[in-house]
Amino acid sequence: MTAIVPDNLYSVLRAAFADQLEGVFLRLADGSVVTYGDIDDLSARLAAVLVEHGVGCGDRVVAQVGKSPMAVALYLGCLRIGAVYVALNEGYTFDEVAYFVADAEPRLIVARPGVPMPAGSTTVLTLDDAGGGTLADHVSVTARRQEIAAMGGRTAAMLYTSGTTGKPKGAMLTTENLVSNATALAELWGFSGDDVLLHALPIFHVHGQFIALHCAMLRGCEVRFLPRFEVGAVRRALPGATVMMGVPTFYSRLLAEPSFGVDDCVSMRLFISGSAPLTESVHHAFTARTGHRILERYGMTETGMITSNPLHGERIAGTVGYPLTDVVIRVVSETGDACPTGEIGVVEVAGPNVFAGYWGMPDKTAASSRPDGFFVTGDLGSLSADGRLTLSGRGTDLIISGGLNIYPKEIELLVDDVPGVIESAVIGVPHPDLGDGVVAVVVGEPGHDTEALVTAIRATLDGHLARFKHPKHLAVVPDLPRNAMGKVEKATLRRTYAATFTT
Ligand code: MCA
Ligand code: AMP
Repeated sequence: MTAIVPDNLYSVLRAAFADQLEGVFLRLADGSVVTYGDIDDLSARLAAVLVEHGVGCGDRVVAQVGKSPMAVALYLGCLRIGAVYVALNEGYTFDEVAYFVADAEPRLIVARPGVPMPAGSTTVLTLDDAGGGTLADHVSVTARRQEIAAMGGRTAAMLYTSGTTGKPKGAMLTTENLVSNATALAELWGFSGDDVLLHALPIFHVHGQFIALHCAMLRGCEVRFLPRFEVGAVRRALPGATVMMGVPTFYSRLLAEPSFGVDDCVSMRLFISGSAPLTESVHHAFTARTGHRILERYGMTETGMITSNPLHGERIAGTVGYPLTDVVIRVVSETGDACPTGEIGVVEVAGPNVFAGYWGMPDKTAASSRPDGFFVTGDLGSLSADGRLTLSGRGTDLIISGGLNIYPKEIELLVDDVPGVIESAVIGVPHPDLGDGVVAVVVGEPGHDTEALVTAIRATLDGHLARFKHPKHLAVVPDLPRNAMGKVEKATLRRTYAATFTT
């Protein structure tokens, strides 16, 4: 039987929370609430503002904004009219945003007031963290609601993600991708209307925006909507909450508080971790301290969630569990053959969760999948006899710091351009707080002044690169280790600098 693909994601979510319109959707840190009815109304008004600004089905709306109910309503407003929501990390610099805007060619940009935007002739509306700005001004003068478009766009949202080489690519996520993933997860993780989700993630990634919010909306449950992860605020919000989703850094930061323990978690039924590897030591320490076994799951921007440890059944530290409903995974060798049980290969995935392709890059889309439609994740892993996946790193140099992806090449290209630098190699090494910490190893020209070189490199990065990507350690060395082919041996560098942040 062919599955019925819904046209419009908002109408799917709306139908799911239709009997909860009086119920709390977002509870903010100051205690104020936004009901499901409020968000339904606000998103309808925002949809009208978008239409007034010429945004139609399939048009991109780029948003680089803080975490607020208005930002959520903007996303939902886009869904209502079939516009494609493109969320950008708040930390991106003007240069970085310029690339995304040039690539996405949005009809409208929404940005924080006072932040210069490389907009050209594109209209820019503003939205501050309190929900004010010109976007809100238009909402308040706009009386009418824009009802859900009969047809949603095939692409509901687009998020940028990079490869090891080349520029970031816009991953086009369809209504089917997002509905199938959220439906499977809400079921698998046992979400009900009685749940209270503690939300401290940013909302410019799959994790905080789609996984967390869609699961809650599909069950009409309350979301404790914190502006960011801050240990004190999270501990204050935990009593009464039942589920939290986080990156591993959330858990190691909670554990770093000696007084954190069972008493903080009395109402909790589930802690979920993903976006980066959760170390076995954090997993076990969390169980010892709280009695909870963190449920680890695995996903990617292009695929949403792929696998999850079970809600009922064994959650094994160091493994990411079984494929979600309708998702198929396989582990293949370099020759493309299926690896035997237990053998490490590249993880490939197929299913309704796999994206529609990279925006405007058919060649890159084709190169990322096999002829039979499987998407090549680039992650290395192995399958147990009963189909449980264990990840064991990546086939690429990707660095994951605090759940954020950092691509060495992007930093190396900037560092190599600094006068006085011959070459550089950027690596990730263990960091007790962030998982990976970024280290740049730089070769300077003969006779250079090391201090001046480091200052020049930092100054260059400042203007061009989001702060979270900046190397936490910079080493200037006489040369880089190379193999017989002349290729820089990053594995050797990772060993050399392994203890940089841990001693
Ligand atoms: C902030 N900084 C960082 C990071 N975050 N540096 C390295 N790695 C980071 N992740 C830097 C800032 O630039 C700043 O630098 C300094 O740290 C303090 O900034 P602040 O905002 O105070 O940081 P924080 O609040 O301590 O944030 C750390 C964090 C946050 C809580 C770990 O980064 C976070 O919420 N991460 C979650 C990311 C996430 O949602 N990932 C999901 C994407 P300076 O002082 O130099 O200015 S992956 C995904 O969606 C896939 C599908 C999946 O599987 O889930
Ligand atoms: P992104 O491109 O931001 O979507 O990041 C996706 C990548 O994060 C995946 O390809 C994995 O390398 C990594 N990732 C996500 N979840 C996990 C996990 N539970 N354990 C290890 N790595 C993970």
